[in-house]
Amino acid sequence: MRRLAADRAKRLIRSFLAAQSSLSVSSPSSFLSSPASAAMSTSSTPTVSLASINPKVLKCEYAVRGEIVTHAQRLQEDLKAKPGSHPFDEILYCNIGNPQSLGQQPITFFREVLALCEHPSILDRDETHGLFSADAIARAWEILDVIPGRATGAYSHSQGIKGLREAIAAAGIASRDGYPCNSDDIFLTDGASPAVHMMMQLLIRSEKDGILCPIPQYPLYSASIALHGGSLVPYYLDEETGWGLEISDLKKQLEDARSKGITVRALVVINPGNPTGQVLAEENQRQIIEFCKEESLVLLADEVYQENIYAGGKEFNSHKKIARSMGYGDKDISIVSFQSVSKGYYGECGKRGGYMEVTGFSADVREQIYKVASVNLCSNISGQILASLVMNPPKPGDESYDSFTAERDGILSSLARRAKALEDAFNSLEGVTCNKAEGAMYLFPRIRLPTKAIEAAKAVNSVPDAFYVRRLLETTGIVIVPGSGFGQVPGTWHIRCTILPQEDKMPAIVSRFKAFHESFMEEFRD
Ligand code: DCS
Repeated sequence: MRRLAADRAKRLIRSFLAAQSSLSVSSPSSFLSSPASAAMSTSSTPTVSLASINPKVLKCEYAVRGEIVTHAQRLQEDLKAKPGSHPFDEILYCNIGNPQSLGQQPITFFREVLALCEHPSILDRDETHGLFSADAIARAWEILDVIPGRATGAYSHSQGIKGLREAIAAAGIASRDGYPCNSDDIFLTDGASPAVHMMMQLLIRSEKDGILCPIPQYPLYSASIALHGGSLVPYYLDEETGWGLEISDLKKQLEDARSKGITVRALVVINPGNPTGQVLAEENQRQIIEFCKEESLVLLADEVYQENIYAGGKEFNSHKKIARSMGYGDKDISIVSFQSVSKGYYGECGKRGGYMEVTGFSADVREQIYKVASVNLCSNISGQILASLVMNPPKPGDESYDSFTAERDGILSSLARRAKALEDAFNSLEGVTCNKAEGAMYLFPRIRLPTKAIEAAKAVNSVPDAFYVRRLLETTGIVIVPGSGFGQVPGTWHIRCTILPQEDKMPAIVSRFKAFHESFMEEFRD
């Protein structure tokens, strides 16, 4: 009886496939071994195995949420089920730039506007004027007025709501840079990550296409290049000069890749740097732009940490601004600038807002970028609103201005103090040297591990810096990321630690770290 039903189902599927043959990319037999038929089959062979999935997925690695974090989550479960089961009572996540998860408070003005936009019916109520600032109410009206039908629950234009893009272009980018910005160049995205993927998808045709990436780099780039089947062409940042970018190394790596038959399509620059924290000097940016122009490379400028600058005398300059100041227009150079609501002083990672500003691409290529964006329909509307707010915050004279600047400056100056406290702590450890975090949210100290520790790591099949990081977690509950997840000069070992724990937690973290490091060095001293 059951057999007859299964036969009938197979016949039905076959006739369905015949009718859909123009849509089907899998053969009928592979369709019949899909999960639908697996339910009918008695065989226990899994339909999908590691050997049969896309090898590009297997190749892709993402250290900031990798093995060490999974281990930390297990320890956290242990602590919950059995308090006192580890030598610490909480897990401290210093592995990821996720400020609000460590207690950073959102900026009031941004959240007021978001709340009002999400629930516009309260805008007309009298009580609202007592609860929300006048400029937040006015801004919510302005935003709702540019959303067709004021429908924040509707799909928007695939590039994002036009009026929000106009605000980002004029009040945000043009006033930041002093050069015009066209709202049609802005693509609003769910954070910067999807924008990076979109550009990789556009540029990478095969493994013969290469993308020049800094080493160390933020692993979104290596992961995205792997997923899209391209080749990462490394250029090394120089630790000795505070993670400086040497144009001579760029040239050397480019020529080397070309000699191997790789067509290098783009250059990634992360400024301020992740994980390295350096802020590029203007002169260096000019050299980069000249290099991209001469070599016909797209400049992928990751500028998500543009508000995170702590070193006196350093300032953020967008690459587009520098290019325009050199007299290069849209026809001369292709630049994509990525920005995100996850970073800066706002740290709204979970809201998933961001954009890319795409300049110097022909109209027909732009249409293709639009097509790719449209496959996702649109980015989420709260993220779009937030992106417009971070690029156009309260201005002098607005009711919220003073409280807004106090919140913003409070967060940024605290981040600067935390960066310095951690930098000093790392530099006081035996065998550790740590460059200044001029910007961004991380420190990337170098650790000279004793040979015995390197051998102990090998004995358990671990990379030495990952071995150190795991020991640190198991002893102190502090989660950081091994430098090997970002790339480093072979034979050197690093760790990446965020500067994000709140200031009242810093002394305890520093002393736990110091005690761990001393005993680790003692245990493995050569
Ligand atoms: N670019 C850089 C340089 C980043 O550091 C990040 C996130 C992103 C892009 C993407 O972020 P969004 O998609 O949220 O906009 N930084 C990761 C990190 O190193 N820690 O946390 C996440």
